[in-house]
Amino acid sequence: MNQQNKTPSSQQVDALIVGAGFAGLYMLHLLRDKLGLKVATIESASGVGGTWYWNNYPGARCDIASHHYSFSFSKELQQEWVWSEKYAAQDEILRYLEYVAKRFDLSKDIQFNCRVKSAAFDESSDRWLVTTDRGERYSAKYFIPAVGTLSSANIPVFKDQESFQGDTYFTGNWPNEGVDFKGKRVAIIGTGATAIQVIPEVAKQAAHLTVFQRTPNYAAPLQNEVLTEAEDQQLKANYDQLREASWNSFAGVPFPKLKGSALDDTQEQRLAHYEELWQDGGFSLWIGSYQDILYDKAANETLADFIRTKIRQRVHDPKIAEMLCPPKGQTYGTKRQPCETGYFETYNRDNVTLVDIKRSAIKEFTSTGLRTSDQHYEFDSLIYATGYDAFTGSLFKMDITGRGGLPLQSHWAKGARTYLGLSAAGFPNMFTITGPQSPSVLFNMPLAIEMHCEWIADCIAYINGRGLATIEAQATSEDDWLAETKQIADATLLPEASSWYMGANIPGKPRVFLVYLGGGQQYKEIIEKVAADDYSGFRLS
Ligand code: NA7
Repeated sequence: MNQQNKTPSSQQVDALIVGAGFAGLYMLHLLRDKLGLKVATIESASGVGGTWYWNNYPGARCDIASHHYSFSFSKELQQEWVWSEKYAAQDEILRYLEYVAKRFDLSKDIQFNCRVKSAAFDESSDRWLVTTDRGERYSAKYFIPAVGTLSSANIPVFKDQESFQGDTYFTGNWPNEGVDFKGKRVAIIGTGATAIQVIPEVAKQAAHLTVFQRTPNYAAPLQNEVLTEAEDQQLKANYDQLREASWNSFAGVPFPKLKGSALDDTQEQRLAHYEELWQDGGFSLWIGSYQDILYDKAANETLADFIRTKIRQRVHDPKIAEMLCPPKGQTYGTKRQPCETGYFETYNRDNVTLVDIKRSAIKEFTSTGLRTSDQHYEFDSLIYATGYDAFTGSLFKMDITGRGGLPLQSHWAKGARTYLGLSAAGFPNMFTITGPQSPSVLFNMPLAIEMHCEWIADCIAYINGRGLATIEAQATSEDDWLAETKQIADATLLPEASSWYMGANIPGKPRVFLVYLGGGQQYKEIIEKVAADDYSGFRLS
């Protein structure tokens, strides 16, 4: 009997998790090993890692320091793993997650190379019925998408795109075996955080690289460095203090040099402060310079101007430097600040061309390249570094339906709405890890994930312990949380930018601010209080 004729198997599980990145792995560990539940995990890749599995493009690297960007739940794990660089590269983080999976024996409960096709809440049984592309069926009391916030590709549509005969790549789905660009004419569309990592690496290999830029970016140096084993040990000797400082910080990473208003300092003091933080690297300028950088336009402009000066100093051709400088009026940091290593110097190379597609737009693709309103560009390979349908894209691909068969897309037709970023009204027993309107991408992700996974596990223990069937956000709680996140975001400059935080990078996507900006510390207190108040704002049955 061949596979297709087999009757689809049906499995009863307590919880079904989707995804085996940081979130899926920890959720599985907690539910299976701490709560003793029967758990199935579905993962579309052939291995664990999530984002760090797929984003293996050249230059891929984390811009949160390694000792922060890692699990804190196991002190033994923290001590065992040795980080070799201040900011880990993709392959090291992937090896770390493979190690975690092995250490906690997680892979045996993960089904790889498998995708969820549909997930429907069945009101007659109060269970989630989940089907996969391999024909399996699951019946689960709890449904937990751990699919990541930046995992659904945004590939823009251009006229005659399919006529291009060369190779095309998307950074977030890079071939496992890598790509050899030696001797190739390569083009890249996009100059966001990802492109800013790829461009210097590809430029070193390719015969020629053409960069199609729509919006210049305020990138700041990562200042990565190799860590000796002694440095790694030294950091790990103080892990308790390091983690405590992280949990008590706004972004899940402490930035102790943060000052009050940028406008209270003299120009000289400001420049000295910016210079110091520029040397510190990473997100020091973005999160750790002055408290009003993301709130006050005049304060913001002082830092924007500092970065423009740096760009002009680093790029030899003044015309190219101006193309790379975000213009006055484009606020700094309202789109995520990319971190770079030799990005601006890359434009001093003879084999790199920068094309401003805001000035001369891409008109159409041809078999050998693409044509802008100015000229035709020929290349052998094309890289899309065009970002993601953040937060909602991967959830929508799973055909999730809640009470009354309501698709999640319909519930979120005017934009994603959740209670606490964890739960949506009408979708009982479904929990989103780092979902819309939680701190997620503006908090150190592994810690944001731990915060959510632990809250979800406690909640499930509570429900099961009391013999309850379901927990679900009340519609009014969702309204209130949406209003609260909007109010906090509106006090900042962030909603003005066309960023993926707003859903503004996807044509037609409703604009709703998708991140809770009150800070991780405050958020943690809120969700812990909700739990302590017997899950206030939820309906339990
Ligand atoms: P981003 O930050 O969304 O950047 C995408 C880039 O692609 C950006 O430069 C966009 O220009 C450009 N883009 C998108 N659509 C188009 C079209 N239609 N035409 C031309 N250019 C386009 O994604 P990244 O992958 O760089 O980073 C995402 C996150 O991943 C990052 O913040 C980290 O958290 C990890 P635009 O600025 O929209 O003009």
